[in-house]
Amino acid sequence: MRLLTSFGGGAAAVLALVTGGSALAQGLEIVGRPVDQGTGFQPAATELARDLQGLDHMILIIITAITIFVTGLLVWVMIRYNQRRNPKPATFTHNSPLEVAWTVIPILILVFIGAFSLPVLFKQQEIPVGDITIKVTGYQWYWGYEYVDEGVAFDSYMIGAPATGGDNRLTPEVSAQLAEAGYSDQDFLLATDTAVVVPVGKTIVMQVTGADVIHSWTIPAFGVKQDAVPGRLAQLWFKAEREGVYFGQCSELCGIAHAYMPITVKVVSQQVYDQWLAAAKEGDFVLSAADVEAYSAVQVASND
Ligand SMILES: [Cu+2]
Repeated sequence: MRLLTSFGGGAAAVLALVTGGSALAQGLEIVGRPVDQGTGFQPAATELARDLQGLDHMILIIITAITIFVTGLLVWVMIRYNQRRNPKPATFTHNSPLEVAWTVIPILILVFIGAFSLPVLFKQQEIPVGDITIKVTGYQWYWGYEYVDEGVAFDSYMIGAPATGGDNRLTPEVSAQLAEAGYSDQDFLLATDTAVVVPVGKTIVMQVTGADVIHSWTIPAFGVKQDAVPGRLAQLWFKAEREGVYFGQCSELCGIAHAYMPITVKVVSQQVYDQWLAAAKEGDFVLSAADVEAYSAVQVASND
């Protein structure tokens, strides 16, 4: 079913190739964010997302060809075989070769599509051994994260949500909070106070569950989405190939503040991650722009 949902975006995907912003306010480029009026995919930051977008483009070509073919047939029949041009209708009722053809050809087309779509589906659903395992729990209305092997756990609220002193509206105070965290007003409804921090090029396994109702955790640029169902522990995995900030939003209607529980993932170098993790173990979960700069500088110094 997840593959089917990608078909819808396909028509739009060829019209506009969306690229992320390039703000460096985080000390990191904001790569994966929705764009005003955008209709295509966010830049693919994982193999999964690349596969998924490639599949979408391939199927878009196939369905476009089929649509043109069927429309052409209809127009031809309407013109050539209307009552005026064809006063004496044919009386035959069967055409075996034609009936075999219109049964076999669609089967071949479906098998061809399946040969490409199933491997993508299996790659998403077969969870590899992760370098890092993070349990994510959906709450009404925020996300809780737990780095299960590290003893690090924190909650993540939208900047401007009641828990951060706002009321889910972009007020001057919220604008100031966003700026302080290195975001712009454009990132309102996406930016969170704390973010999932992961190292680039490492396999991350997310264990996804819900605490109250069903939520859904997604990062479009990673090509992942998983329902967070209370009482169940589902898994997804990704391996981000590009450092940067990525946004997602809860994707299962979960109550009145469903629109106000976004997801922020920061993909950083291993050095920055290691130092962030050390700080997080001390209770400092926020990776600020200054931190990214400072932690990166340590790497440069150690390389000299
Ligand atoms: Cu929700």
